[in-house]
Amino acid sequence: MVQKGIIIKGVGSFYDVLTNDKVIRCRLRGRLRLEGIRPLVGDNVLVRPATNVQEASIEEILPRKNHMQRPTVSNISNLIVVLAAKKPSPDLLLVDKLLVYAEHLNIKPILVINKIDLVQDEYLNRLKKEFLNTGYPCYPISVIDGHGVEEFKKYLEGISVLAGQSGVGKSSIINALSSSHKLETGEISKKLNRGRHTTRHVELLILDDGGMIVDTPGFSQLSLLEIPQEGLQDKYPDFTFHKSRCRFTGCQHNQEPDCAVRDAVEQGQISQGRYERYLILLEDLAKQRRY
Ligand SMILES: Nc1nc2c(ncn2[C@@H]2O[C@H](COP(=O)(O)OP(=O)(O)O)[C@@H](O)[C@H]2O)c(=O)[nH]1
Ligand SMILES: [Mg+2]
Ligand SMILES: [Zn+2]
Repeated sequence: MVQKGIIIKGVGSFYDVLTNDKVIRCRLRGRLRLEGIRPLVGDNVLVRPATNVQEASIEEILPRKNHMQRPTVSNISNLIVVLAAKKPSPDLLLVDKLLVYAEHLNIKPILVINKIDLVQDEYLNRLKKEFLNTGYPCYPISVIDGHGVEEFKKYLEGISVLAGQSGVGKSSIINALSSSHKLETGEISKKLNRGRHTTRHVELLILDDGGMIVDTPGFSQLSLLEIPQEGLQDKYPDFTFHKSRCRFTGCQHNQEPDCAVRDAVEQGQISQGRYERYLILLEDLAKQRRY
């Protein structure tokens, strides 16, 4: 009798659950409510459809693989880190923070460089090199002329959340991916958007190709408070290959002698800029701890 589904939206004390063939609006079963359990958008659930005598209900929430706050979503497969090649010029420190955050939550990061219509190939190649040997997929696209969008779209399975500076094209990307849903984009709506995003509920949009995407483009400011300083270097896949050859176990790849990560930076196997930003983040985390 019960069916499997996924919560795509919360509306007051109701939840819209997408099952195989339809969306069922349900309440949380009384027992679970009493236990103080709070369902999240993205949760896999078991629902009991409505009968003559009973409304539809969520009977059980299946284990979550991860969840994030703001937007509050669970079971995220991809964090799509969006930057613009130009306008605004890339905030690479924010990009690195988002990549670290994704690693921390066990979410696969995907880099998207939008607005490539505004730059030359040479510039784009230099930008791509910032993420040298990270192994992260990187899609150069232009929503305006459609370049690269189809290829990127095919790649999106499961639940994806967009992140990045304001103005990089997050809303434009969602519009390009989901024909059924149009968000406001551009300068004029900025003020409006801000007000609305604080009140509007999170909703999963079903993409034309089957994946799902969160409709409120997420955070642009990010604190890494919850990550311990020693753990930061674990979040850099481009360091992994080298660090077993550092002289000290637990090397922070900072001032220590015989650091293989620093050598790799000098030999051009790790991006110099990314390494320098790593040191900035390391220092930030050390400061946070002192306060
Ligand atoms: N030149 C160019 N402009 C774009 C592209 N994608 C989006 N924009 C413009 O960038 C501005 C900000 O886009 P928006 O989607 O609102 O960004 P958001 O703040 O990240 O949601 C809008 O004026 C868009 O028309 C692109 O590929 N090329
Ligand atoms: Mg937007
Ligand atoms: Zn080292």
